[in-house]
Amino acid sequence: MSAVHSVLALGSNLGESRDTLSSAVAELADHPQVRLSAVSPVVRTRPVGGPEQPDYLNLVVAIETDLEPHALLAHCQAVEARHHRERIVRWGPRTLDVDIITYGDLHLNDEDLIIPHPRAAARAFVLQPWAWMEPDARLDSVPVAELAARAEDLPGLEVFEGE
Ligand code: PH2
Ligand code: MG
Ligand code: MG
Repeated sequence: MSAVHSVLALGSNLGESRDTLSSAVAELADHPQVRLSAVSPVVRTRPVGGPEQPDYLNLVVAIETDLEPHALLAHCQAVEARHHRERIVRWGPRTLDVDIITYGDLHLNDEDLIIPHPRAAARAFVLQPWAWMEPDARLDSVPVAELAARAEDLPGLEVFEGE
């Protein structure tokens, strides 16, 4: 099987978020069946949903992988676990979230894994960095840049240059 192009989204709003994201990207790539092909700029974003919580840092990466979707999910969750991710409140603050956004053109609707990510098409914190990373990307045939421009959370997003 030839490798599949997949987009992953990372987010953090607890702890040393910038360092966490850098380590997580390296750890995601540190697998014999994963090759990192692109990394987006880091953005600072207002929390969407959930309780009152700090702003997030978000980025997306593109990989080429031979892992099957559930094996890729397990790899993403192992990287989350290394950063002491705890699942307490839905959409609550977290040290690290790693979500599979797309996996080739696959559409999957399993109990534990839905691909494309069911909310990605409406979230600027995924779409805008993705559009900057891959200007011609499409999600279910709609240009990602177009989806980003329409997303309600776009006004709260800024490029993070460090603080
Ligand atoms: N992740 C969520 C819920 N809300 N908001 C922002 N800005 N960034 C996120 O990564 C995020 C969120 C659930 O995973
Ligand atoms: Mg998420
Ligand atoms: Mg998640």
